[in-house]
Amino acid sequence: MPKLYYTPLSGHSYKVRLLLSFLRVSFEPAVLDFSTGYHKSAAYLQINPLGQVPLWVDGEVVVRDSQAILVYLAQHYADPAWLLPTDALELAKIVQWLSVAANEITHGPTQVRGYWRKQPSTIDIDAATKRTHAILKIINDHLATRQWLELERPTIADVACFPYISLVHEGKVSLEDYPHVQAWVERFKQLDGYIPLVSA
Ligand SMILES: N[C@@H](CCC(=O)N[C@@H](CS)C(=O)NCC(=O)O)C(=O)O
Repeated sequence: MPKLYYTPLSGHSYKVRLLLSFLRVSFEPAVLDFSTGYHKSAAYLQINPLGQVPLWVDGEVVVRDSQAILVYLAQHYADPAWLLPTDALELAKIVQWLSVAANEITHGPTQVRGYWRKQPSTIDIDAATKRTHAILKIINDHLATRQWLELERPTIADVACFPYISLVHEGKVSLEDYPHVQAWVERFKQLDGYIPLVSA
């Protein structure tokens, strides 16, 4: 059975757990506790030299990085609803949001949440808050005329961007001024197979 290494509150890992739930793929949870330092041990660094979660291991297959794992799972399990398109332009449209998740969202919404979750912090909260509002405005404008980020259906673009945007209140940033983002978050939560970050 494939194994997902993750920590329960990791938003990057949450992307993968969401897609696995949408695809109804069974996996063995390998829940790490960062306080033990296992993620920086020689044994773990051998399978993920970056010492991070999430990590997907299925026999000889080892994939690190949440975006890469989403791509792998969408193609490997080939569920038409989440499948990556093969058309060049459609594929590029999805990948541009995977990049936003790895860059603008990670340097904004992920950082503001990280700042308030772990004190003291070296994160420049004012700069991270500014970056958060900048990307929220871009996504809000984009969603003003559409229900989903691309292709008029939920795809891994939405899955990649959802976690840290839906958790942005934990970084003391409100979605109040971003009604289209708010509506998208609520729409996403209605998807069949949706799971919250932490189960009740
Ligand atoms: N680009 C990676 C980032 C993963 C990442 O930063 N994971 C955090 C947990 S949310 C982590 O493992 N931090 C431990 C570390 O970097 O030492 C991805 O998208 O998966």
